[in-house]
Amino acid sequence: MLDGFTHLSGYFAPSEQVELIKMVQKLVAQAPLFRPKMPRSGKPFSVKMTNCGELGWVSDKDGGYRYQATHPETSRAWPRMPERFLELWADVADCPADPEACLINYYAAGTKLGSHVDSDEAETRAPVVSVSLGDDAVFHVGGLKRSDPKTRLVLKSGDVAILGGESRLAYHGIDRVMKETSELIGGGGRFNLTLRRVTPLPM
Ligand code: MD3
Ligand code: FE
Repeated sequence: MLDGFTHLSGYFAPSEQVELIKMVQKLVAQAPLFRPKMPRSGKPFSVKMTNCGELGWVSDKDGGYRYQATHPETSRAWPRMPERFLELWADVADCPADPEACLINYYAAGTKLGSHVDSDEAETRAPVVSVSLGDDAVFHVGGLKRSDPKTRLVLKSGDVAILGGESRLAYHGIDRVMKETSELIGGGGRFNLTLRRVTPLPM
């Protein structure tokens, strides 16, 4: 496994997961889930997304992958990041500045996210902190090259993963989401939150 990858199994207790999913549903009511499109081809992602925080990740045919301050469909500013997300970051990120973006991914059962590197952030010294909620997901993380060997693990509701150091620029993805493995989300599926620094750290 690459240096800088930490998996905190069961970081959030079941009662805290309920609070978090309520926060996520409230955020989604303010900033509806949208389906990003691949640059150039315009092919839709199977994962739906939204964001909170000062900046949010979006992608469409003409503009490609980018961070922006507004929702691509409503043009409204993203909702504020809940205090609990900032507390998590302060607890685990070992970073001198707050996160600027929280990407919220929603996976219906059977959805996957192909292997990719997160490199749209100007600041990669800061880690990415991920929170899994809802159904179990099979996650893979490899190395700096697409062809490097991959490690697979199951991310469960309440788990936190920290992608720092060398692992920050590793290939990773979600192979599948396992149906009916959690009762947290009405209607099933999985939410993943990723807290990120986007602009250069003041250091
Ligand atoms: C490893 N999300 O949003 S979270 C993404 O479960 C993303 O929704 C997946 O990949 C999800 O970009 C995986 C764990 C994760 C997040 C960022 C990483 C793993 C990472 C960055 C570098 C290496
Ligand atoms: Fe990613």
